Amino acid sequence: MDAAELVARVAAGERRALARAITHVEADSATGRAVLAGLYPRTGRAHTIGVTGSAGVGKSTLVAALAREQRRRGRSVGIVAVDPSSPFSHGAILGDRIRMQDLTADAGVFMRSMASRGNLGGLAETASGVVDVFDAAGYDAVIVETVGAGQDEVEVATATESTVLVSTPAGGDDVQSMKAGLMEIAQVMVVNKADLAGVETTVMQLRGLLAIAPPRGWQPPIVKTVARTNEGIGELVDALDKHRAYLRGSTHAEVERRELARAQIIALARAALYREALATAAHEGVLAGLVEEVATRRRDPRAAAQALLAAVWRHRSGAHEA
Ligand SMILES: Nc1nc2c(ncn2[C@@H]2O[C@H](COP(=O)(O)OP(=O)(O)OP(=O)(O)O)[C@@H](O)[C@H]2O)c(=O)[nH]1
Ligand SMILES: [Mg+2]
Repeated sequence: MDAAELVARVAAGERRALARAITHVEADSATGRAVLAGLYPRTGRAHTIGVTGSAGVGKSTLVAALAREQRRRGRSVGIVAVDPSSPFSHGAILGDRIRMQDLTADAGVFMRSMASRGNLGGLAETASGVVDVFDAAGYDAVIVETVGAGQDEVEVATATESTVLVSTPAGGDDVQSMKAGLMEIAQVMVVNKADLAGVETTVMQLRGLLAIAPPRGWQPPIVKTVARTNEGIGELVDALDKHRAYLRGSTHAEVERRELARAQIIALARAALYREALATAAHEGVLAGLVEEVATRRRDPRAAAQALLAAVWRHRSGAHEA
């Protein structure tokens, strides 16, 4: 199936074409890129939602509950789970599958897991591509789960318009150690596992952090949930719907939409640059030479980084001429 046919079939909502298109996007193949370019004009209708937070805070349980609530409201749902491949969540995907069994049997739900392992620099690129495919395929809501651990995950958040940052009363210092970058990109704060002791303390800590954050047009609400029993999930979807209405409605939101677009472009450019630099380094053995020079102090690391970039540009112009 060529790119044009895939585009037409995805747009028509064919599940098999959707799966195939996503595989191409993940592989970053020429077909994948052509499909994304062809589908992009059809995007912008879905409500794209990111769910992020530390390992084990209940993101997958929350995503499943969120998806069920969206279904109750008559909306179709695409789910992208980025496998954190952390030692904590070994086998998490299997657990997620079992937890989401009822959802995978539902024709209004399409779930896809993505491995982050070995996906050097490409996580943000792949996630935003997969979100676009779901959007163009006509899914009303697209939910992306990622572990908010590193820069990669912060950048994945630029793929979605509403980001939910999940924390819990368990672990105590969870909120304190939260990455500042994540606070800034979150539009809805969830305190999950609200059945555990210490919820109010966590809520107060979050309030404190939000109070010292720079003011913005949208004030992130704090929602308490017990994902395991669906408590607070209706309120969470209400809060997300409100944020979506805000983004689509107000004039101030025009500015925020541009900020998101800007962050997305920069994240994608950074990822592409990173990927190309590594590919070039591996392909031409450039890195090995530079490593040797820096390790033996014959060249300083900044000059080595510049040399690596120069090799990337050479490689690129060579590729264009070819
Ligand atoms: N007490 C309590 N436990 C919960 C709640 N939500 C989820 N859990 C439990 O927390 C554990 C982790 O849940 P997951 O949904 O896998 O968490 P996650 O954040 O997706 O984990 P990773 O993907 O591995 O980072 C599981 O044992 C869940 O049953 C809740 O509201 N209350
Ligand atoms: Mg999970």
